[in-house]
Amino acid sequence: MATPWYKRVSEGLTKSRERLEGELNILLRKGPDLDEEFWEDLEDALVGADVGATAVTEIVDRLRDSAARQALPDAGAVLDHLADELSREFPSDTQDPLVDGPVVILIVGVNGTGKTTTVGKLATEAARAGRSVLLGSGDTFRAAGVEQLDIWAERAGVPVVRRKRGADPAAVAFDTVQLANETHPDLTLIDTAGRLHTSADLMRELQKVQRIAERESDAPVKSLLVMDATTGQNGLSQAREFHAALDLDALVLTKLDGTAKGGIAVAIVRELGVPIVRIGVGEGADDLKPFVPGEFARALIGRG
Ligand SMILES: Nc1nc2c(ncn2[C@@H]2O[C@H](COP(=O)(O)OP(=O)(O)OP(=O)(O)O)[C@@H](O)[C@H]2O)c(=O)[nH]1
Ligand SMILES: [Mg+2]
Repeated sequence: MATPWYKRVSEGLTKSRERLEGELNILLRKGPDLDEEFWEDLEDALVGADVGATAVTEIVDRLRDSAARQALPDAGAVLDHLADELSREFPSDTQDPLVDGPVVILIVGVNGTGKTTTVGKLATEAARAGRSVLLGSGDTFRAAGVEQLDIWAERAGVPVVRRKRGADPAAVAFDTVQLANETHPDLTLIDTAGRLHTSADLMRELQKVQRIAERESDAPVKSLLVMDATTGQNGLSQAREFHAALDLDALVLTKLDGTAKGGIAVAIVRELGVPIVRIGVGEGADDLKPFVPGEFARALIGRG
């Protein structure tokens, strides 16, 4: 049961779990009865973890239903079912665009969500698995962004395509895709500068990057949003705008180690219908993990 994966994710979710587990334990201490107060308190606990109001209502309705139908004896039995109900919120049959190569992936998101770090971690993961990787340094805005990507690339032993600071990121995408067409890497990742979802100009710039990449690439081009879990419900509106602009294929939820509101994962997948493919639980190369719904739900509530 305690695989290294589960252990690390579980550690990463400590803040979320301590909070939820604490509230669920209070619920249990109030007594085993499945009265109205129990269901309301359960709803409150889940909303407090940022699971999102509509999802919470449906999850708790399903739990009430199975409590009646399967004659669940008490609060403890209901909570044992909670992880299953939470994990049902995530699609179980999603393809992982990061492993079905060759593929070009555009990495997007607002400022500081962890895009460059995630590109570095993904490059490390793929290179270790013996896959060929190419990086495109599409953050031409910040000099430090290019250096940061270079450091990850060097460590992972993978090449980077770059242009000088201030260059058009679409030109970097062009160069990167051209090289990918020639060298056929399994995985091509194009980093982009952080931008506010409310900036129409910058969102258009991103659409241009996507258009050029799609036009030039022999391999399919996907877009992946890196979202900072600590931004909670605010992150949701960002995600909506990015999805509207780019038709996202995948999400990476970072900094789950820094929030007590890991339930945002449920809210976001429900809202966008875009699968989470990795989660970030720390700053190191090994702190990017596959997203496994059932295990995630268990690590989140500490039961099951
Ligand atoms: N704790 C924690 N920190 C993370 C995680 N992912 C990234 N970070 C940190 O978040 C900070 C910002 O990461 P970057 O990768 O530079 O973010 P970015 O989205 O590329 O930033 P911009 O390019 O400026 O928009 C860095 O200090 C990272 O180490 C994570 O999963 N957990
Ligand atoms: Mg960056």
